[in-house]
Amino acid sequence: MTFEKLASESTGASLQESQLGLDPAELFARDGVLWPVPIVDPSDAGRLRQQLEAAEARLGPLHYVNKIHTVMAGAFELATHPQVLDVVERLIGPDILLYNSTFIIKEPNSDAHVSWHQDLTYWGLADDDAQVSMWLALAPATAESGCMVAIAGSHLDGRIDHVERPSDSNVLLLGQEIADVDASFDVDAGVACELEPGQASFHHGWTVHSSPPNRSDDRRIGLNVQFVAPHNRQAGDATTATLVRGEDRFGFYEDEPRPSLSGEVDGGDGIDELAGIAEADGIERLLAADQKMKDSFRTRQNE
Ligand SMILES: O=C(O)CCC(=O)C(=O)O
Repeated sequence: MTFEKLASESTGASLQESQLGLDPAELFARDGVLWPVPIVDPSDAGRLRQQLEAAEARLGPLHYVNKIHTVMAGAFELATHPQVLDVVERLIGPDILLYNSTFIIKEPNSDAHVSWHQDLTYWGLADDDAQVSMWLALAPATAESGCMVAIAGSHLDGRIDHVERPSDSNVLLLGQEIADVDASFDVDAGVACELEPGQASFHHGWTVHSSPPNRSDDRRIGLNVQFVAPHNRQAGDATTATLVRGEDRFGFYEDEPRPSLSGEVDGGDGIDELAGIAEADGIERLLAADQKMKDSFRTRQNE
């Protein structure tokens, strides 16, 4: 199925406009956010949720652990699903590196929230436009459950000053937030990017966004994935990424391992597949990569 077909089947506010003749890539260039893009059936999203929850039962919380795609086959498969890469290709070109992935989880009726911010503030990337984030719902992401809220068009103005106000309930590592929200943009213009399981949103790194607490009785779970084009060098130490489409003619990113698990480690239904990483060096590798990413966040800032 082509991206055009996906767009024409969508029912979202932003993509509805594409039915009026606007190209999704043009919409993204204009709005800096695109949703809902159907990627997989709700049952496939539910299957990754089951894998995640089986892994959590065994390993403990996996919320916001960086580079999860390097050890979890289901996360890698979804992050590199052809539907995903077709969209990403339209937005950043044919050569695509998978840079990071995390599960972002808000427990039912909890205070966890995301402050108003711009992702690129801490990434230290050379080319602001050669990157994109995807947020794929594994559970309903609604206004009630605390879906992402975005300010359409805000990416066009570039960087806004941030401050760090760490708080236990803020999902963001440093509690980074736009310093003067009222003076910087119109909060009331925020659009709730509601998603059903299996649907995704895509946003530009300068798009201002946040998300409120989950007031529903279900967990709100998303697989959050970042893609960069190979020419988009990152400041600081050499970092890792996986080439998932096209070619890398630059070599700025070291290649990283792909998960090798087949989904059969629990002897049948494949639900427990992440558990296999405990038997290899997977957990250690994952925790080291996660720590490196968290450290780099503290030192990288876009000017
Ligand atoms: O998961 C959320 O609510 C926010 C996600 C976010 O900030 C991001 O994808 O950049």
